[in-house]
This record gives sequence, C-alpha cells and structure tokens, in this order.
Amino acid sequence: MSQKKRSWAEPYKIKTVELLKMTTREERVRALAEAGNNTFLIKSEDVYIDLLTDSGTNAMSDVQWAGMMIGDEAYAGSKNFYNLEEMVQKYYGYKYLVPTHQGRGAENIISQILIKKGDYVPGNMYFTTTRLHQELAGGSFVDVIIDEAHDSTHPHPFKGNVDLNKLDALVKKVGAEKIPYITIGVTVNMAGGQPVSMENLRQVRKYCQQHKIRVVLDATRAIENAYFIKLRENGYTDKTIPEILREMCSYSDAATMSGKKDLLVNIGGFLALNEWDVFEEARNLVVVYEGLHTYGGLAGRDMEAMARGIEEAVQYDHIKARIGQVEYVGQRLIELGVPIVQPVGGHAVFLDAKKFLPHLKQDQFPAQTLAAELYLESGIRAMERGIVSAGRNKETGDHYYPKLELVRLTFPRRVYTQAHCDVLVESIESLYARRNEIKGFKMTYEPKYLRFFQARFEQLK
Ligand code: PM9
Repeated sequence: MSQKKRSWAEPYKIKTVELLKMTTREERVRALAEAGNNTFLIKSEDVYIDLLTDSGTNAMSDVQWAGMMIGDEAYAGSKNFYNLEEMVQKYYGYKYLVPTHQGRGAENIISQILIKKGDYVPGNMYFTTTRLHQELAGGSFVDVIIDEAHDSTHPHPFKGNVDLNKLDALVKKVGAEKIPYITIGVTVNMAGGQPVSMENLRQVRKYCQQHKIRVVLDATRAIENAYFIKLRENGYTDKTIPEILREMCSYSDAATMSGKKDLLVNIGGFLALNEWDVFEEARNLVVVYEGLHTYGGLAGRDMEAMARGIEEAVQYDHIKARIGQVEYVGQRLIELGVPIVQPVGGHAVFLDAKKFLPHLKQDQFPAQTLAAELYLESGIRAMERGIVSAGRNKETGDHYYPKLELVRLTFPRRVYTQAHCDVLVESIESLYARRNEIKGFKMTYEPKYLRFFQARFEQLK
C-alpha cells in the first residue's frame, strides 16, 4: 500500500512579528526610479517580500535573543568570545579563531597575509568581495570550477566541484610557488548555491598537499553544503550534519566565514585557522582593521548570538526545512516552465535571465532588468547576479561577460512562510507571461568597486 504524502511545515512557531507594508504600483514606480533601477538602492520600507539576500536577514531564536542579554561588553577578553571560540572548535574543528565584523573582514586579513603581488588565487567560481580582496592584495583570481557550473540546467549533483585538470593546468603554467592558496566556496553562491562533494574536497586537499598550496574554505554556507552531501553523496546518508561539517573542514587549512548566512545572525564573521604563524599575523592585523582580537568589530552580544546560532544551524530539522523551502519554490517554478538554475541550490532560486528575456543582449543587463520588473510587478526584491555583479576585467577594462546571467531570489532563514512562497511563485508566473514586453537597461552611473551595490540604470526606449 502506498503511503499518503504528508505536508511539510516550518519547524518553529512565531513569537514576534514585523508588519509588512503593501505598496501600490505607482508607489513602486516612484521608488524604483529614485533607486536608479537598482534593487540595492530601494528603501527597505518600500519592499513587500525581501529576497535581496540571505545575509544578515535571518530571524534569531528566543535562545539567541536571550544570549544577547548576557553580552559581556568588556573591551578585552569578553566571555562571549571564548564561548564562540569553543563552538567554532567543536563544530568546524579549526584550532584558532579571529572574529571579524563580517565575512569580508576575514577575506581582507587572509588575503593581505598570504597573497604577494603577482600571485594567482584559484577558486571554484569568483565571489564578488572575495575576488576584490584578492585583487587589492596584488593577486589574480583564476576560475577552476567544473564546466557544468556555468551551464544553468546541467543536472550535476555537485556543480560546485573544483576541476582538478584546470587547477593542474594553472600550477603548470605559473608554478605552485605563485599560488598561495585555493579558495573553495561551499556552497558556491554565484553558481546558484551549488554544493561541493566530499570526494572533491578530499582530492583537492591531496593535490594541494603535494604542491604545498593551502586550502582556504569559504565556509559561509558550509552547513548547507553538508546537508547536500548527506542527501546526495554515497556513504554520508547516516552521518550527522556536524560530522559532515567537521570532515569538510578537515580538508582545509583555514576558513573565512560570514556568520550572517548559515549562523542565523544579523552581523558577524570570523577567520578560523590551524597554523599558529598565520594566526599570529591575523591576530595582529585584525587590530588594525576590525578591533581587538577578542571582539573583531563585534559586540559581545553579537558573538554570543553567533555562538548559539552555530548550535541551531547544524540541527537537521532546521537545515532540512531551510533548504526545503528553497526547493519548494524551485520545483513550482520548474512546473510552470520558468527557466531557473537546476538543480535548485541551497540559499536561493536563481532565475535564468538570458532564457527569461532572450530578446535582450547581455550588455542591456537582462538580470538587472528582470529584478527591477519583479519589484514593479509585486514589491518583491531580488538581486542581480550577472554582468553587473561580474564587474570589469582589471587589465582590459571591459565588462566580464559571465555565462550565467541570473536573478537571485534569496531566502532569509526562518523569516518567510509557505504562503509568502506561493505569492512569490504567482508573481513570477505573471511576469513570465508578459516577458516579451520588457525592455533592457543602460548603465548611467558606475562606481569603481563592487559596482552592483550602487550602479544606476535607465530603461532603453
Ligand atoms: N554574500 C550575499 O548576498 C552579501 C554581500 S554580496 C551582495 O550573498 C560568500 C560566499 C558570500 C558573502 C556575502 C561573503 C562576504 C563571502 N562569501 O557580506 O562580508 O556569499 O559578511 O560576506 C552576500 P559578508
């Protein structure tokens, strides 16, 4: 007898609510014009469902809020730092901890310590802030992700994997001494939240050990990656999320972390290390950029919330529901024939703007246009992850033309319900129905660094 399918529900109940403002189309037209058609520049109070990012937008639990009340705000030696250090050692397995205000603080420090001018830093697809810090330190980023990652519909279960042949080709071309480390993002944000397999991490570790290249994990969404390994990789079904996470980290020398994602807080990050010498330098540099090495730009209460967030984030019920929500939206869009990145990733559903708006050329900014149109349609805010985010080649000055031209619908953790998800799907469905009428953009203002945050656009006539 076949078993009846049982419904799914969020594994929490709601204790405090924040009221949402519904806007009219006229109000949204005005708000978008003031924002130069860039969703980053829209005021939050003009947004109905905010899927701009999963960064710092999480809902904290009562236990985390209780932790905020026992913040030890001493300048030096806060007890919350020691608690955070213990949690990072326990769940991630690194020996040393340097707290930072957020992920890019850790990226800045590790880049400055390890990269010399003229070095190369391979990675499994670029991430905006990570690559910029590598470049500012004098390095050049080289993409060594497998080809499948650049194909929005390839069904590879671990599209975040490193292509060892590409890595080897780089080592042969420039020499291992010019490669201080490889960055491995788990999961890979710009590829659509795609995971890396344990087998691949093991192979990269082995190769890098042979060539004396360090492995630095971008552990920002490592817990989500661990869940995909449990789901998809042979030999891991019966392992717990903490066991998988520890094993993943064991194949690296260090990790940069934006706690604003996996760790269920609104601010915070860290650099975690195993080598004493590198730690000593990092502990020294953090004083220059962030604050003393026992707070790194954070209040004691922020460190406590992050320490408690780690324990909640590795719970199976939490991570299953978190990724389950993203999967739910992804599957509904697939059923409607809307082009999205597949397999559905961990933190977001990514609309394929090249396929959604095939009549627009890439330098008419299809993903930027689509994100703006989604806001006009429904008040839902998403983010461009295409040519604008990719920026310009620092040598030639030309735009990078990434294969993936995406709009990211990013899910804050524990914030929206299944009903919000249904509203989202219906909004995209009606936008898809009128896709042929949508005109592209030209860029009218372009800042020098990380242009996607502040660039402005005008609609083409
Ligand atoms: N990610 C995101 O929305 C926020 C800034 S970019 C819009 O996805 C990875 C994989 C990230 C990330 C931030 C950082 C930087 C590093 N690695 O934002 O500095 O996704 O805490 O972290 C954002 P911070």
